[in-house]
Amino acid sequence: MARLEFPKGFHWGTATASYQIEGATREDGKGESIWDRFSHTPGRIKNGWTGDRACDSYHRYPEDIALQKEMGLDSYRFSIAWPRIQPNGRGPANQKGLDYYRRLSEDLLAAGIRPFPTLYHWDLPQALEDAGGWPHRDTAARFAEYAELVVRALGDHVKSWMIFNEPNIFTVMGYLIGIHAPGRRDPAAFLRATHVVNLAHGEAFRALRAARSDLTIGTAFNCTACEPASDSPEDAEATERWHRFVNEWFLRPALRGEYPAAHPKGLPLEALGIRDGDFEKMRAPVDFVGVNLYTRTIVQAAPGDGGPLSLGALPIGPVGGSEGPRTDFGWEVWPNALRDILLRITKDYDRPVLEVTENGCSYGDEPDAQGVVRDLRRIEFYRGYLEAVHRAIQAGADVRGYHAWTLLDNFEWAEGFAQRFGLAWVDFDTCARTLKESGRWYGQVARENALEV
Ligand code: IFM
Repeated sequence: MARLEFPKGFHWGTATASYQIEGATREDGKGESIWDRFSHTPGRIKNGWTGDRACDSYHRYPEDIALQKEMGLDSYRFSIAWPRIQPNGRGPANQKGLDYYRRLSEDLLAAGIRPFPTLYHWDLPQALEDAGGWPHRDTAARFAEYAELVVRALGDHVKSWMIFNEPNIFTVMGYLIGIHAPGRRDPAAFLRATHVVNLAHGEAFRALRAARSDLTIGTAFNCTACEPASDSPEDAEATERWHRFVNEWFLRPALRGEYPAAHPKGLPLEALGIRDGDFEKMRAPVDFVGVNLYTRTIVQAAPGDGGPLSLGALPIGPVGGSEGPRTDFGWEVWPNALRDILLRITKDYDRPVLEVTENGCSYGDEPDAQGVVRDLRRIEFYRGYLEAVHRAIQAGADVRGYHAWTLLDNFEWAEGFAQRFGLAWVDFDTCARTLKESGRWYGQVARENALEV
């Protein structure tokens, strides 16, 4: 047994998202989001589930804070639902929406926990989607206005912020593949959406800085460690292009004001809708890079000439490779992926401050006759990935915190309630929460700031 100590002041936390836990979708003046509309559209979500109630955290957030206290955590990543603040995505703030997040963040601070909100974790006001959504350039300006409203109201006591959660995922799933809200399958709209999101990121970043100079600002990027399917030079090149597309399409515009060279035939300027001055507008020299990572991706070269928009690269098979064990969601457990991506970003971007903003696993273990959830596979998952974080730190990565996805079993998007990622079990009939064995174990790691391997 070895004991791995983490740096002094390292943050230990959990991450959640508004639509996945809050419920109360029509309360206190909240407007409709694209996820309200999508989940109420027949055939979109497994079993016709919706987030109408989810974990009822809008009312039960004191229980959520109590769970975090019980575990001894000191950072809570949650997200702000844009339609609670601006029901139609524009105009003055809905005071009741702001009040909810003020209560939540003040109670967190009183419990010794850093409030660590994300401004956008996918619940776009439906009115803005009706006006064109993320492919529509005006949405960037709307988003910057919303971001400013929120930090002007809460930035007196909430000092650390994330702008977006997983821009690659919400543009790919929402506009290209269509299995997430708003459910569009339109490659042209998808490409434009990625550019508008990059513009929105830059504009929101500047709006936050201008509103308050003392904030720490980042974004949570979805990441994966890309590995070639074979030793061939073609697969190696394809793997690099896939890395640029998944890991850098939003990171590089923010930190360097340019797009990564992901397309073999060059940047599709016109398809992206790029105008003069846009590269400067995308720049957002964030204070930290948030890394969300679950597994690796095996990549091979795509056959044939896929046209000007093609990446010439294809990820193989299910999520991850085929050597490691799989979670109940089918994702490969591959801890080295987290070490690799933390070190790659460290090397390529001059050692930025990093936070692991999401990492976790879905296992369906249920309470036994004593009411105990003995989710030992989840403990082994976290042990492996936390060891990988520790190795990255030893090798030079400046990682300041780790957030387990997630505090509570919750609404897992198109899967509804079928995937349980929580450190706490939720009975979706009563919304009662029970800390799982993994939650107890994670709490001990956090309190000791050290991991036994
Ligand atoms: O539940 C999601 C979360 O909203 C974004 N990152 C991945 C998680 C698991 O799929």
